[in-house]
Amino acid sequence: MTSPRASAGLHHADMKDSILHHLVYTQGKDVTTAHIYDWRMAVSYAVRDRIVDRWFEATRRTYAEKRKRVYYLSLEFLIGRLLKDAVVNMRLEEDVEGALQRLGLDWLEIIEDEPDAALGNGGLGRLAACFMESQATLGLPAMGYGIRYENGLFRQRFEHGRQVEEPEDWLGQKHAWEFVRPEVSIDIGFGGHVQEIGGRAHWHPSDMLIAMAHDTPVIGWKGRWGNTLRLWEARPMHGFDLARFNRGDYVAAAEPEAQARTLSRVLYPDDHTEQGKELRLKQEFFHTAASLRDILRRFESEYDDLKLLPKKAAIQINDTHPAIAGPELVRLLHDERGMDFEEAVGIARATISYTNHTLLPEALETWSEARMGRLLPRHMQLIDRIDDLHRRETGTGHLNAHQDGRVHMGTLGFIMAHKVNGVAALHTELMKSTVFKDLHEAHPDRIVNETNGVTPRRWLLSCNPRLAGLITESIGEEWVDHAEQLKSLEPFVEDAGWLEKFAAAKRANKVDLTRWIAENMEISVDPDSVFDIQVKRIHEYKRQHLNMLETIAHWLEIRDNPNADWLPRVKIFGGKAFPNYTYAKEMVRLCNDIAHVLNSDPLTSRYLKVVFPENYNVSLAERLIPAADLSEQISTAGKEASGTGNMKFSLNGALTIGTLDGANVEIRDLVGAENFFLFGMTAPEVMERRHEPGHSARAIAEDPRLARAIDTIRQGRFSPDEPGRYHMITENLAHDDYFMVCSDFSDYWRAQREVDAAYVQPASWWRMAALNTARTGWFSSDRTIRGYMKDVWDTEAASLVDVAAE
Ligand code: 26Q
Repeated sequence: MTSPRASAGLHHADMKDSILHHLVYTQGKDVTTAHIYDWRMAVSYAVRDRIVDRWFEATRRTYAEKRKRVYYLSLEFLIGRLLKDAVVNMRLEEDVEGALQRLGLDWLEIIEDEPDAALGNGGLGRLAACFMESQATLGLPAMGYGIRYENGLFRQRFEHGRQVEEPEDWLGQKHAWEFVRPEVSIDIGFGGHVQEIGGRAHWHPSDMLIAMAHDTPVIGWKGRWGNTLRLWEARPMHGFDLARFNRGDYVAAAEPEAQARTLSRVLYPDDHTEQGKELRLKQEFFHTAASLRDILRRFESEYDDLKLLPKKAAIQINDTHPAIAGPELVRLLHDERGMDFEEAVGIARATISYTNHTLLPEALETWSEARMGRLLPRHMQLIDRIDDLHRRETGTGHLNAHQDGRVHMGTLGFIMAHKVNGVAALHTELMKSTVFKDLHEAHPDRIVNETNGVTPRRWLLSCNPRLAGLITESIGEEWVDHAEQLKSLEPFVEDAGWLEKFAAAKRANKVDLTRWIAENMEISVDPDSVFDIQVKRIHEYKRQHLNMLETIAHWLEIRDNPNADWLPRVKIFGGKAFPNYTYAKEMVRLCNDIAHVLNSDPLTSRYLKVVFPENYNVSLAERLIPAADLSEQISTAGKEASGTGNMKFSLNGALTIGTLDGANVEIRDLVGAENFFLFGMTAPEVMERRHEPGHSARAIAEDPRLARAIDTIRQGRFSPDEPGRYHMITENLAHDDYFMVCSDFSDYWRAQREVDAAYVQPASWWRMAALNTARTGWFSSDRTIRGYMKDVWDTEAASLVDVAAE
């Protein structure tokens, strides 16, 4: 441990000495035996030392100023790597790079050694991570609560084109950024029965386990504020059973421990398909109960009037996954602290708010009454009382959370929140008119919109230093935490010399990616081709297969006329399929099969390549997005709640080809219709077309390119050893096509050819690209957080720590 005296002047100390100190005294290695891992840990500790004082200061201020705190409850935090983020936000790049140079080490190699913390599936988890960073940048007292999954999202490999899942062992090495807090250990109960004594309910759980806290500091831009991400680890109440062990019953002796630990073992690799698994419900309650107890403990250490809770705490639940928070908070206030039931509901509601991230019916969480009653008997009773009260309040009987033998978590989230928000304008309107229509009519002020955002620190400054450098050189550095200022780039787009610099930055990023593809995939691509990228979870509604069909059609067209002057393209795909989602897995395999055939076609491969790297994750996104020319955002209109990748691409100067879905609508409004390749049906058109029988057959009959592309798959051109391999996909497209791939194909093709025409006019292409960067500063998650602060949380930021005065 560093003494307080030594740490006061720590950030002035020489970085090299700090690194060497930690290498020897924390890692227990000397320079001759150190591996890259040891060096990375030493660098991380040296950087972490410089964060800790700022972090403490932020906490001290929050207490001293009696600030309201925001609690972000999320089953997922997709934070990725942390070292570079910390170094960038602490502005330590020069110090660290200089020190490493003197030590003969390569900074890039050290960055790359860190495993991604993949404690999330996709958009929702990454949003939580961006929000944590923005809250710290804004100086908003906030805390994230999640689960410390031992295995995050699975690692994806391809075996003969098929997705194979492997456990991701991110904690296999010590995690440099967390502080274990054994003193913050909370008992969590499950099962058992409820006893009524003197009109008061007592829950006697049959199983208990412990939630133990692990804290990770989250430091904002320039290190002026730091918040905490607190992750819960499940531990057994009673450790190892020594008596049993001594009797020779070795397996049984370890059993309770194994049972308890299972709870925080894995992240459900689920993305939009409800599972209904008992362990998942246990995880949800474990997470929520531990977080609420921690929140109340902190509140009660500062205040003695529970009525003040909504004034001093705002609890945001990230989708319905922590929606049991409503009844649990009522239980803590009413059963455990004796508050009147209706008052407890009122306080809980005024404290909690709920974000909805999807309208897909199959993704809306429900739990069977039997399962919930068994696992959470008291909560089941409280849900019925909450329903009763709500019925009396609204005078209607059909808006119940508990219906048809199931508990509907969306309804529960809604009726136990004072605000419910959607994540993009269109999505919020669809919430009002479809899934939450009746609830919205009963509570017309409850639904609000908070369009998603992404942090410009990670998603521009850090991942795209060339472009960020040009921006700072042009308009100064303030854009980093006032991203609207990117607008000041607009005049520069009329300057041909400046546009050339913009294009050069993008091209250099493409060259980097070209090298990475060559080294990692043994595919050679031409950096002067259009880099056309679709990266996101693999799902029918996201329509990677629409992109594949267009790729096939384009390939066939090139083959028909291989001597024409085709504009070269590289189609890059990335994403994981849910392991039990057969259709999505077939899409993965088809994409790999297409890549195999096209990349080895001597007639066409100069003009068209398909690249599908394994294991798409945050770090790969940071590599791909800066190199993109074209961003594929092609979901069926009405299905993608918002998207956040779409924002990252535009911000990094890619043009979007997209439908009027999610935040694409707002992106197009901001960048201008002339700087966006729009295609496809609108959400109302999709709803109407669904009622027309045979819509897909008709679309196929009307577009020979589409017909030919589907036939080519059907004939086994991409699976010659098994021609029927993609039967499931081709039959679905021809006869059902719920997601309107066929109906949108022709217009998508047209838009793609517009892309071709635009790309061969470099001056105007780069002008459009630069306008995308200049006009998408609004998508900073700083703006989103400010929106929540005003509309949902009713909070203000604290005064930032004055770094210069330290
Ligand atoms: C549900 C039940 C059981 C197990 C897992 C789940 C589960 C887990 C994760 C259900 C859904 C998710 C993830 C949803 C998600 O990422 N939604 C995305 O959220 C983004 C941020 O708001 C949006 O931009 C995307 O449009 C939306 O798809």
